[in-house]
Amino acid sequence: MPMQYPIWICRSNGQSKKRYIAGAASVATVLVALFGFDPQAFAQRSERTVVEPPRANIERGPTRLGTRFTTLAAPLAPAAVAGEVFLDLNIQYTDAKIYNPATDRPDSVRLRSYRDVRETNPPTIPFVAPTIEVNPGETVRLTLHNQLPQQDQSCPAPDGNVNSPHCFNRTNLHAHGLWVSPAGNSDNVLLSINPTVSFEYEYNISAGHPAGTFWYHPHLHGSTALQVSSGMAGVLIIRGSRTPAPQSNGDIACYAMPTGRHIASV
Ligand SMILES: [Cu+2]
Repeated sequence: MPMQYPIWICRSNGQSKKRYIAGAASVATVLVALFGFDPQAFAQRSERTVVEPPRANIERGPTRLGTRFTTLAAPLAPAAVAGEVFLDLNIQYTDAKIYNPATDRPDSVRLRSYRDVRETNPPTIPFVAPTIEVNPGETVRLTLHNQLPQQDQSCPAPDGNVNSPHCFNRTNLHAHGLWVSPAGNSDNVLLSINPTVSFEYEYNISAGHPAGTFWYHPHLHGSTALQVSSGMAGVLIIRGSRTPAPQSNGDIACYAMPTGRHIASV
């Protein structure tokens, strides 16, 4: 007797009914016929499903008040102040596989990647950078550790032109869309973080910074395109909590409340 497979038929009133059909072939036939769903094709596609990038592990420093009370006799290091957040990203080679639709099989690749120093498990798909989530009013201290090799055949630019692809192991960091200083150790795209160098960026997110989904990526002429196309780009979310008022905009998250209670229409 062929094996019985349970299926649930959904009705428009939200209830479902359990039925049985026989045989694996029948399951596939019914699914394809009813829903255009091909389990085999689905299995192949699911192997290549893009998963959400990992969340960056962020440490939030103690407040200055807390530090003062708890470490009076100790040196005040690290100099954590209220609203400081810390994260560290290595820039390194990542060896993994990427599906090649031309050959229908995975290719082995070695790409340059941002990798969270505090990651406990390697991400399922290690190429796309971790998602960073911070709040208005916080000072983000993001340290890049360039661990790419100093030996670099792509250096210098063959024609001396800064915009020609060259020096692929050099990098820097740009927080795209943030309302922060473009100078010094903030969002300064003129810096070059060379192999073996670690550098701490400081982004002062103002208390009134709009909420939004931004992104970060390298911005050094000559190596930006190659690094970004390798996956060196990540989402940078500023969470907001400003409610809209007659004289000022609010943050989008406050327009549609999770409870379904809308305080304004968008
Ligand atoms: Cu950009």
